[in-house]
Amino acid sequence: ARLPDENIHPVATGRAAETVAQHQDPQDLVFWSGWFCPFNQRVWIALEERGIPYQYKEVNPYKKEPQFLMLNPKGLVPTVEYQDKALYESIVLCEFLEDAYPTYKPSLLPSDPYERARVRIWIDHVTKNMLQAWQRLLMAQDKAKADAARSDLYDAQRKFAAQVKGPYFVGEALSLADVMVAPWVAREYVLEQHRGYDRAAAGGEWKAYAERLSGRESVVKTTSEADKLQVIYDRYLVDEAQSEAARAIRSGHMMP
Ligand code: GSH
Repeated sequence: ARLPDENIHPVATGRAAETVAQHQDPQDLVFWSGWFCPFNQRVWIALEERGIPYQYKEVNPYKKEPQFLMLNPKGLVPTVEYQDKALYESIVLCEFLEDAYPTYKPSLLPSDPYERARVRIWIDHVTKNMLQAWQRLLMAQDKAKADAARSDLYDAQRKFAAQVKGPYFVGEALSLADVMVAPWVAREYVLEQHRGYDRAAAGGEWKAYAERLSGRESVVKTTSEADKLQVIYDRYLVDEAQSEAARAIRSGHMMP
């Protein structure tokens, strides 16, 4: 392998493998997916929540195969091919699904313009604050760095939780704000086991919200076996991962 990152388990496992098996037939929408990727899981959750027909195709983005780079010049999952045209970036893709499949209910954006904008403001907070702190904590190699990242993460989570109307971000209905957060919530156990993270330290509101979100069926059915994921996280924990995200955080930049 060119990079050790290429040696990831090749396919989805557990509940996610069952979901993959149900989405093999050709469709207008091809979902180029990396089973392990949290950005990827956002799109997968949106597809499942809304019952949009899709064909699942597994891709290992670390191989940077020319055919995949033709679809996405960044060579990242998630990537989608819709009627033979390619699109990428998880947030853009989730918004695209809203636009391209308006009759598939439930919509994951509220109808009120103010509420739609509020969802987008807090998605921006997730991108710029929550996920950066999450990744810094994951990759932290000394106590001072871990403490700083953990405290930033709690702060970002507490601010987000204060905006959650309950049970979900906009109220009863799941929205894209929840979808953007869910894959990292479902991976918090990695930080718990290795980085002294404690959900309750982000507040009771965050803890209850995180438990609700990680138990959601669309999250569970797009999640692979923990031991397969652990192999990948082990490389981040010792700071040897060579993904775009790992290199960005290592050099003090935002994840791509
Ligand atoms: N901003 C992108 C999105 O939101 O879709 C990030 C996607 C991303 O970083 N995907 C990772 C990837 O494809 C896997 S989790 N990495 C390949 C690489 O870093 O070479």
